[in-house]
This record gives sequence, structure tokens and C-alpha cells, in this order.
Amino acid sequence: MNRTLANPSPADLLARMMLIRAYEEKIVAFHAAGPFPSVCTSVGQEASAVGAVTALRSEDQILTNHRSAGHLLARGADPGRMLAEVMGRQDGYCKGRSGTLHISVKELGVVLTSTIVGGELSLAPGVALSRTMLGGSGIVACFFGDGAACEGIFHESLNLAAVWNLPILYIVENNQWQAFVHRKETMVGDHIAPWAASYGIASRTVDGNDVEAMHRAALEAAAFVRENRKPFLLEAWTYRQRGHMEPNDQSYVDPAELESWKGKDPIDRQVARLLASGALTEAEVEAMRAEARATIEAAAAFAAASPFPDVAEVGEGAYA
Ligand SMILES: Cc1ncc(C[n+]2csc(CCOP(=O)(O)OP(=O)(O)O)c2C)c(N)n1
Ligand SMILES: [Mg+2]
Repeated sequence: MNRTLANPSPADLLARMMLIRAYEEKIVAFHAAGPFPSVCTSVGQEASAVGAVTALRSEDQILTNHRSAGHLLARGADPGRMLAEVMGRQDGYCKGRSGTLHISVKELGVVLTSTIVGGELSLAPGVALSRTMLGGSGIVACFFGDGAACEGIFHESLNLAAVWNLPILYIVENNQWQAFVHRKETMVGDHIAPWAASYGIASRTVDGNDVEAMHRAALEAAAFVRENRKPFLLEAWTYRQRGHMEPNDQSYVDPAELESWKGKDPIDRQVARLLASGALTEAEVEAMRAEARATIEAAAAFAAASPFPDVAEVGEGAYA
């Protein structure tokens, strides 16, 4: 698979979302089969990840959060190396040192996955400042959640980005949940995009479960950041379809809310659109799903066969 995807077709966008869903479903299956490292899945948020990441260029950099599998896979990360990382194996992107929560992939421009909520917001201005000082047209995409937006660091980050004219595309995935707390309990109003106006930062909310709308909005937002060397905040309105982390627990979730959002599933919507337009047949859709699952099965086999890191190397790759 290409590392970056220029001008993805509607079917390309669907294929990437299916790959992410298959990856997350494999994580769920691993949990069903026995003990497995805890993972925050992004089921239901595939359109946001694919729409935004495919709007970036290879020279752009990404900072992301604990729900990062979609961002990484949309960027072209190898699912085998990702699963190996989750499983603590030598062939993982960080040689099994990071697990799912700190994964970084230098060759894909993925600077950081932060499990510290808002950590990506704190580092984005520094990364963007270095980009500016080094020159070039690259921008920094910073993915974070609605919970991170409720932290003080959100305001510090936006303020610095505005004062220093930093090329940051802030992408807040408003998935309605902040671990075990609904955002209605922590936020005034439903949306985060309007908050950017306090810093003179342009912003927009987009239907984050419509991959084509998300992609168009991200292309426009990235172009704005690239040309003006100024920040922009894009809010993806979406939903976390599973619990905060695996193994799954959704006992605190309103079943009616969950069902209503499952009815707006981003993959189902794109499938329906492409079937209705005649771009794909049912058989082609099923073949795409099967291909995504086969890719992930092969990735899982690769990860399971990868050895654990050698104890003698435990000090390598550390700064201290
Ligand atoms: C600074 C900090 N506080 C609390 C936590 C525990 N925690 C992990 S994820 C999370 C919720 C984050 O919500 P949001 O930013 O909306 O991201 P989402 O999980 O919805 O993708 C919390 C509170 C943490 N990891 N870091
Ligand atoms: Mg959230």
C-alpha cells in the first residue's frame, strides 16, 4: 500500500476505512481469545482518520493520541509492525518498547503518539516552530480528542500557534466521550470549533462520519495552513462506537445513543453511497472487505511470529 495517497478515489477512501476496521476488529478478537494488551480502538472514527490523513502530504508531520491506529494505518503504516508493537515484539515500529500508546514512525512523519491526554497539543507548537525555522512547505497535523480540548494545554497550544503563526492543522475528533465521561458533563455547548475564535484561529466543524466531506474539509484546511503559515482548527463530529479501551465495557453508555450513532457508521455510509451511485457492486464491496481482513490476518501472523526483544538490548534507544 502507498505511504501517502494523492487524490484518493471514493473507493480508495472506503478501502482504507475497511483496513482500519479489520485491524480494530482483530484487536477485539484477540481480547475475546484471552489476555491481550489493553488498546483504545477507533471503531466508528475511521472516516475522520482517513479523510484527514489522506489530505496530508508526505512532508507533513503528525502528532496523535492514544486512539491512533486509524491515523497510522491511513498514513500507510504496516499493520503487521503495528500489531507487533502492541504485542511488545522486536518487529514493532518501536521494537516493542512503546506498545500501542506511544508508537511513533519516523519514516511516515508520525512524530508521536501521546498517551498523556493533551501531550500532542503541548508538543505541536515546538514541532511546528522547528518546521518554520528549517523552511519548507510541510505542516503539522495534531490529532486530539474532545477531552484534551477541555484541558488548559489546549488553550496554551492555540495561543502560541496564533502568536507565532505556526503551520498547525489542529484536528479535534469530537467523539462524544472522554474515557468514561460524556462530553455533555464537561463542555459548555456541543462544539469545540468556536473556541478557536478566541485566538483569532479559523475553524470549522465537519461531519466526521462522512469520509468524503471530511477529506474535502481537511484538504481545504491543510491548504489554508500551508499557504498562510497559520493554524486552523478542524472539528470532526464523530462517535466512539466501543468502550474507552479493550476489553470492552459500555455499561455506562446510553444504548439509544449508541444505536443511533451505529446507524451513522462511516463505513456503512460510504458503502451505501458507492452502491447507490453504481461505483461499486455488492460483490466488489464484499471482496474489498475480504481483502482487508486477509491483510490483517497476515499482519497478525507476522506479529505473533515476531520474537520478543532481546533482554540484552533493554537499554538501547533510551536517552538516559
Ligand atoms: C493528562 C491525562 N489525564 C488523564 C488521563 C486518562 N485518560 C486517558 S484517555 C482519557 C480521555 C480522553 O478523552 P478524549 O481526549 O476525548 O479522547 P478519546 O479517548 O475520546 O479519543 C483520559 C481521561 C491521561 N491519560 N492523561
Ligand atoms: Mg473523546
